[in-house]
Amino acid sequence: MAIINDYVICKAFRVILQPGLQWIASSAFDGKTITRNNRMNMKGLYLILLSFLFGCNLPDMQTGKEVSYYFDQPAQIWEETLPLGNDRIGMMPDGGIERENVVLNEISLWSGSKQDTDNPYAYYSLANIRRLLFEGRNDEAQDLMYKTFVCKGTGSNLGDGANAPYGSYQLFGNLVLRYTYPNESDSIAEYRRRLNLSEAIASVSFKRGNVNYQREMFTSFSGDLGVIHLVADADRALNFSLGMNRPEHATISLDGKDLLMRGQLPDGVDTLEMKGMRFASRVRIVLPKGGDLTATDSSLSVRSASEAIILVSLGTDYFDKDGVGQSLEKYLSQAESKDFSTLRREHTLAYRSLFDRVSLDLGKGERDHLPIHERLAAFAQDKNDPGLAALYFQFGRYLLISSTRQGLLPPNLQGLWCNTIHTPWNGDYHLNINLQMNHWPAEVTNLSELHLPLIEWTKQQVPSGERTAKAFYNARGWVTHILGNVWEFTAPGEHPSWGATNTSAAWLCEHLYTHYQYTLDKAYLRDVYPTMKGAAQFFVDMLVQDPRTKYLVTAPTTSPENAYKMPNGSVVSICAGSTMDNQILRELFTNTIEAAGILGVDSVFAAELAAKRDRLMPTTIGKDGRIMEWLEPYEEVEPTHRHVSHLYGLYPGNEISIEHTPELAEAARKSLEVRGDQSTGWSMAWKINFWARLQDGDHAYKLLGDLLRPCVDEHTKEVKGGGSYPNLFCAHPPFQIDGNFGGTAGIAEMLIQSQSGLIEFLPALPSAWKNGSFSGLKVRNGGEVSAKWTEGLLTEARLKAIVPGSFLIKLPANSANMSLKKNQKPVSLPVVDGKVTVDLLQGEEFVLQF
Ligand code: FUC
Repeated sequence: MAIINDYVICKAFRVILQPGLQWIASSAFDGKTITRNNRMNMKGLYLILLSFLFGCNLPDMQTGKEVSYYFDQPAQIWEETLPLGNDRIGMMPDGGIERENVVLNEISLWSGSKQDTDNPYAYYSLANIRRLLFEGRNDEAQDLMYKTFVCKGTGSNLGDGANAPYGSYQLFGNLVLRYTYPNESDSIAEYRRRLNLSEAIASVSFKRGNVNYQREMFTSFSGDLGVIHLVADADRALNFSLGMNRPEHATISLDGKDLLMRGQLPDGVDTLEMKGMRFASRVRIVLPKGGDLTATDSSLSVRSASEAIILVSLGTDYFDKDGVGQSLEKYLSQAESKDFSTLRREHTLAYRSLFDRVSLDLGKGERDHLPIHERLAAFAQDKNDPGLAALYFQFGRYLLISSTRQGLLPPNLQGLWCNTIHTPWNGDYHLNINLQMNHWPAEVTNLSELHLPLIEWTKQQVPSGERTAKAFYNARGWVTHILGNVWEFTAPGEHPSWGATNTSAAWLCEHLYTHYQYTLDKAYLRDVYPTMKGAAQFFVDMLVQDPRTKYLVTAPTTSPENAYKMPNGSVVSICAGSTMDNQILRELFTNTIEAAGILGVDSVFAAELAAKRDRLMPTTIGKDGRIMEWLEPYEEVEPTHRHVSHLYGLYPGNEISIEHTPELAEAARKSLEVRGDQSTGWSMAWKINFWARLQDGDHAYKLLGDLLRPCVDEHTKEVKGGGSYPNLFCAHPPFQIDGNFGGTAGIAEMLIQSQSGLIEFLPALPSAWKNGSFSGLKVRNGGEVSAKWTEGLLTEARLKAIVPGSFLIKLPANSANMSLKKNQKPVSLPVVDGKVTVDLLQGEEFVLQF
């Protein structure tokens, strides 16, 4: 009810204020008609009104709905807590009534340190490994490789790198709040624990006796610190103590009124002293309406208050040596000078500048009001809840906005959130799908700038990748394998069955070029071109002719992380060439050639790439009608393996399509059918995208249902199989965020596609999403698109040019009586082959109605 009231009030204000606001904005920022001083005042007025409009607890601008989910009880496991993040700082409160635990994270908190991991002897065995592969003695090649062609040192320490040089992304610590109540025997009523995605705020509210308690928490996008606001609606009814802890390597102390936690992690080399990354946190409590604040050496206590603001500042010295010193104090004092509503408003305003760019309405269901765990359970039985997919989609955008920011790091295997020292797989940057999948929604869901931390991270790997290229392959350019961390690890992993993948840099370069395709920003392309060129150059040197087939192949390599049976019965992973490698390399070479052409450079190199590209084995259909995963018709050991690497060319690549390569598309469909649907979380997310590209909306939706399958037993809390945790985190299991991002991208892929230069609205609409609309999605070549549909048929499509250019649009089947408008004026355009082309200047809009 409160939401509706807020909404109605704010909507009314909008209607009244918006026209005035527009006038003020044009005067303030255009400023031809007024003096400089007046313009400054106008600017101030504009910003105040704007922040008021955004600041009033307002739901989604386009749909009028608050995007949120809730629980009706405190969390019992971490995967029921609510993830908050401002890209750098993460908090996950469990909403406990007597004791509340808030897990703290910081995106750069890694143990380990920079090392030389290039094995100087590896290269000497390369020729022998290749010879054995070309003689068909793959098992022997693999044995030799296991002994010689691995990184120096312990690599990822088999996924337990916390105390090894490789390091691990780790829990920052816990903030523990212990609440006491005027009358402990009073019962609890009306408990709600909500994550509001529209505002990036977690809240808890309940009634104990006659007192209403309200908690709000956020990780501020404007102030770069954590904010917790506690309110009781009766005098002196708010009493609590606050402490901090961490399982190891931290000390707690008091500094004036602030509680401090300081520590240093192992660098993985010195086992006795901690010589790695430093970290620190400073917590301050403000009591705006009075109360008693006292402190011990390790805790702060508040008695007889009715309102408290807890400010949580934390940092590491990874980016900034001062990150553990003065900066912490600076964030606190800046925040302390503002009241809570200002802190909240500024935070929401900053967050919404990203979140509000896209709306998605897939229709109302009867389950919108259910607690999220009940909603997931109901969905597992009956898929008639279209709003759940829209929520999941926006949750993915929320997670991306919350876990990465320009100038910081890309989201790791768990985004920003972990609750242990030994994070699964070190919470690192796995590069044979996972880190890339984290960024699949970035462009299409209008969060293009959130692609940049990955792109910067990729560029940072180049010097180390060049050393690795030289040491292992005696090649120019740069290479990286499956493992990535914050210490520029680029060598092969310690176990070649998974560690030998060497097309990761090439795959990362697909992201570099995709960002260009969406933005057409030439200055950006000039900046990333050397990184693409270096990745391509590596393969110019590393590709070798297979004497049997005469094709150029990557060798040694794998098809991640699958194995096959040799005729002699041996189970082997290592091979010469794999379909995925070929698809990625064709794409890398094509993109690099295209980029060189756009920039007018390197024509000789481009010709060399084109010649090499022609000598790669094309994607081939095997006797069984499926796409061959390896270059030879090996029998796979695990036909339902989670990696579907040989369909890279279907998604995220673009060499297999229904329109241009129908036979390959059919073979891809067969491959998917044999692979099966059920798998780990991210694998199912990938398959949503595959089926969307095959334009089978119902199968994509079926996979979305599998991805949303509740994986935690309600009573025992035991976790079984891939799916979703109660808080919508994706379950590999364990929690891996790639599935969330892959699922979000998959939903977008069902609604809009532009990979072949053709814009197609609703290419894979499932029958479950009969009526709906979206706005603000992005297409390649710099367009922003919106659509509406009724009974499964597109009724309106809009395209706005963010970059001027020519856009090719595929018309739907029901286009016989369409009307076209450009900048609100009717136009008529020729229809060729069921498509129209429209030329738009920047900001111009084209509308198609059916
Ligand atoms: C890839 C996958 C695993 C896991 C790991 C983090 O190597 O094969 O399933 O997701 O990354």
